[in-house]
Amino acid sequence: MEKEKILQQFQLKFPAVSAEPYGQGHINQTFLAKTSGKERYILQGINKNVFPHPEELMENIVKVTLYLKDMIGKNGGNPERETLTPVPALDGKSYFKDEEGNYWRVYVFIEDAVTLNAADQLSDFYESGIAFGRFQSMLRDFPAETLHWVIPDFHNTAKRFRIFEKTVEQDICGRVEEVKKEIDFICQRREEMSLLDDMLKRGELPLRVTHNDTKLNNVMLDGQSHKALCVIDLDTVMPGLSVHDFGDAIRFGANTAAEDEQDLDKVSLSLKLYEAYKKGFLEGCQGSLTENEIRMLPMGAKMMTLECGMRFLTDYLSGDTYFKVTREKHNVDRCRCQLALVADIERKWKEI
Ligand code: ADP
Ligand code: GN1
Ligand code: MG
Repeated sequence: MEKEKILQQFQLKFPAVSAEPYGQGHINQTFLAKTSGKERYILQGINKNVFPHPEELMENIVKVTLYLKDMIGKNGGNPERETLTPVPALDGKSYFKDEEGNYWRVYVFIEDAVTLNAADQLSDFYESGIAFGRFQSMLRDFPAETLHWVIPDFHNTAKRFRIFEKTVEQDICGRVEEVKKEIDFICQRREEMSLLDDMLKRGELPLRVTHNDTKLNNVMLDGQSHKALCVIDLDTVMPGLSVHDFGDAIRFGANTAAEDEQDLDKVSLSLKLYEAYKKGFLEGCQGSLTENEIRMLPMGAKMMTLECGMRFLTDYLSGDTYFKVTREKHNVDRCRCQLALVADIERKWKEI
């Protein structure tokens, strides 16, 4: 269905005149929609392969953004800019289902803001830490049991390892031989994979409402001041571990190279970026993290990097069906980059 037609199904202030592909996300189809007025919107096609229950996902997002708007207002902030604003469809629903069964949603476009794929300066990364920390602390009293588990076991690393093992065993695309080294690297670290989850089960880490996808390009900074503005990409907001939110941000943002860098000599953990993010995250959390959580932050970084490397490799072995790819062996490049980062985190373990 034409994007302009889809946009007609939403309560926009002015009719849409164009919709162009936008952003760097690996999962959804994102478009920037311009209208005949000054208002712009983000149109997104929800990836049904990744999110089998888009209605539930949208229910979560509506609940969480309403709650955040209330908190932001109470804290003297601007609820229009500091969290996402879903635009209802003509029938009042938070999504539109087209005749092919695809689900679409629209958000108000947040103007005068930037999303970065790499921190231009230390302070950008520090500010993104503030944004994700604040996000977590604002949701401290949110009733977690009212959220749907959009992707169960999303950051259950041990479970993801079992899926990985099975995928290697089945080798449906005949790709195992060329990535033996990477498979060995992952298998050598299997013991650690249940460590954080075991702490959760023993009550040593609290279950919180977390974002679960804390990449730098899932946060918006103010376009002028580059101060923390708004956390976006709320698809995976679910009960989870704070150390995972910390860790995933480090995986992406404290790497001195891009997530899919092919020259592994460029890959390393920047201790400066690590410290800057940690400072921002802890400040944003406003003292809400427990001693155990703070102690396990480095493990969160290592596990999220290892898990993500394993997920990229699983996807490669399954025929690249989950993450968007734009070149051959893209997922292998991404995997190798994550594993090189794990190795560097291990080298710098004492420092962090
Ligand atoms: P994905 O799930 O595919 O990663 P995102 O929700 O992160 O999709 O959106 C992709 C990109 O679109 C973001 O990185 C950001 O640059 C931009 N974006 C998303 N929502 C908004 C918004 N409300 N206002 C402005 N830009 C946005
Ligand atoms: C995906 O949607 P996006 O691009 O922000 C993925 C994350 C991965 C990330 C790797 C729902 O995030 O879990 O860490 O790619 N999101 C989902 O870049 O699987
Ligand atoms: Mg995103």
